[in-house]
Amino acid sequence: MTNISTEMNFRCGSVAIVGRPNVGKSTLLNHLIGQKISITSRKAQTTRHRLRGVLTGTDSQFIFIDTPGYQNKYSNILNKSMNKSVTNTLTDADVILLVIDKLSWTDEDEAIFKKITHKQPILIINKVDLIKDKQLLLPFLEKITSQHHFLSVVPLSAQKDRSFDSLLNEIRINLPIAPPVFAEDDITDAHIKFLASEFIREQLFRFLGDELPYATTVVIDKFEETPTLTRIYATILVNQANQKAIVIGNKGEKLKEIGTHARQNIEKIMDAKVYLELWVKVKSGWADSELSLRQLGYEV
Ligand SMILES: Nc1nc2c(ncn2[C@@H]2O[C@H](COP(=O)(O)OP(=O)(O)OP(=O)(O)O)[C@@H](O)[C@H]2O)c(=O)[nH]1
Ligand SMILES: [Mg+2]
Repeated sequence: MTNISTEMNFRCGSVAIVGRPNVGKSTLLNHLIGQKISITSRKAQTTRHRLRGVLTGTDSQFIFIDTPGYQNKYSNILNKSMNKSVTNTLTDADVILLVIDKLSWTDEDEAIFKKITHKQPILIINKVDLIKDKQLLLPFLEKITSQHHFLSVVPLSAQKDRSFDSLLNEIRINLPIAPPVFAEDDITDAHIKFLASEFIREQLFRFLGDELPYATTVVIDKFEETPTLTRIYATILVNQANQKAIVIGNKGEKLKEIGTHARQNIEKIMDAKVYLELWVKVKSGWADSELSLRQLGYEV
């Protein structure tokens, strides 16, 4: 039973995870909550929607919000919607984690830093496992903190670290005293249908070339849960007819591979057996029309 003094000191709030594309925001979210809910890939701009992941302890509940990578290079309507979801998340967050990649501070990092106007972020120097000369860390820290104000700076490896206690303690003291919002064992409020579509999209990022993933999105057409099997029927949308053939692959091989990997991840998170059927359709200009994006569930 929770004692009353613990309850009175319970802290709960939202923790935005922001940064430029590919710095490891989604990897960090998954490892903080101890379960893969957010898709990751070695390609930039994998995440397109904000996604909440919840971690509840005896004295606190952290509501992490993974966001798309903030960038200024591309500006179709989808990219604008992705940037918008970052700025929207910043407005409401109790704590902001600004994630950077190793010891580099780029113009894009600076641009995001400047967007954070109402509070100081915690700077996360991620991928420290890839820093060969660890002696470079201290001078980098000194330089960056002399030019910018952070609540604190935490170097870590989202992928390799087994404990994030010091980061969690640092976040906790900056959360408001408030009762939990989510039930103790909730890990997200995202619907499983959304996670399924994301797990399919993740495989498009992993199995298709460098450009093609950006021309695709996924729609769940039917989702049927029975006690023994969940049947999911999904459509992969592409921009042009020639892209459809590439996604399907020779004799359907590529699509089969994408489907198998996505199904395994969906089965893991649902802890249930899944039948997944994938179709590919051409819908040109889907990423550059506000109406289609809205219909496809994007924040515009
Ligand atoms: N070596 C190493 N690789 C990492 C670490 N964290 C993330 N990565 C890798 O970096 C790549 C990008 O990770 P993501 O988590 O998808 O990055 P992101 O910031 O969410 O990217 P976007 O959603 O595109 O903005 C993936 O290949 C990860 O495996 C880390 O601590 N160490
Ligand atoms: Mg991401």
